[in-house]
Amino acid sequence: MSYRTPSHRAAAVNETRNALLASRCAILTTHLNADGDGAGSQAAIASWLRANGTEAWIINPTAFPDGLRFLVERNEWIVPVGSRRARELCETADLAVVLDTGEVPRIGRVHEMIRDVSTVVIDHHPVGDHAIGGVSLRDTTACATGELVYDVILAANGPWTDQVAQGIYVGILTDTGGFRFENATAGCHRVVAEVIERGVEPEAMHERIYGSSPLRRYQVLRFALESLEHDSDSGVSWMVIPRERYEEFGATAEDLEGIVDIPRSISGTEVGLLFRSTTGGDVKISFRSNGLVDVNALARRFNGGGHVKASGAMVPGPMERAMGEVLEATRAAVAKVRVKGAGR
Ligand SMILES: [Mn+2]
Repeated sequence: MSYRTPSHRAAAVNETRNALLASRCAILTTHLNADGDGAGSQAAIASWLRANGTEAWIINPTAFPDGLRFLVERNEWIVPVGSRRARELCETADLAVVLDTGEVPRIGRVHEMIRDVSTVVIDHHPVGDHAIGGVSLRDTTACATGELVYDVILAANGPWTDQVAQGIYVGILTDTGGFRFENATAGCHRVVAEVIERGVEPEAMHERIYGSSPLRRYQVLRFALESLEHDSDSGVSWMVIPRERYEEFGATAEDLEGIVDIPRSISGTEVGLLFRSTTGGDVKISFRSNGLVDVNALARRFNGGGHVKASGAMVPGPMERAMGEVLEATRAAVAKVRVKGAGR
């Protein structure tokens, strides 16, 4: 069996393809602190649009991750959000493509810049309260935004550049936790097989994504591990990283990717949390669930969101207060589903 775009999304795929192909100059953006899926989808769409003769520019609300720059065919296509060039491009663009989120607050200051531009959203997150309008290809059954990007480029019959194939591969690789999560379905693996046939070298991609960590990641991790707590009664585990610690080593949000999987992976854990204080004094929380608790709903109570098993939120400091509130809500959320489960 080869991959076929699921029929329930075919109409949205075609509409999205048409909107993209009609553009002469497009701005591509994604959520704050772009991950492999956001950045990979941007890299793929940029390469494909450029191969079709459309100008495509990447303008993100936060800096494009250094470790993912290799995905973008030309470095000049990435334009810093605060630059005059970014403002000028947003004025001349005829299309804004929002990838891997569909929520206004998640694209930060870029929202203001693309306000008057027609918009296409390509995303696999649940729709929240601040949905971005325009043409929309949203499907929570897609394993990654990269899968939806594959659908669009398939519907256009390519062209398949190396960067198209690699961007899609890295999006799926990272959003499935290296093909481990529930979303790593047969369909997802079919897309992956097809991008490998179109030139992706899996070992090289894994090396770039998982085998090239800067030392500072582990220097911060050493301190984070000392804060590791596991509450066996409530099934909640967590770690804390104070701002001073990662600033000391020059670590960025990008360097801390995936660290929350450590508390989540402790036996007896339903929800793993990572608390990190930020420069502004707020506390960033990453939530990871082993499936029982909907951490998207949990994070939304703190004005955040994401997926059922992986989400994030930002709450006001100080750390002690933020931890107290979030841990209490998390324990209650676990207790609630456990009671429900016991009653079955
Ligand atoms: Mn994603």
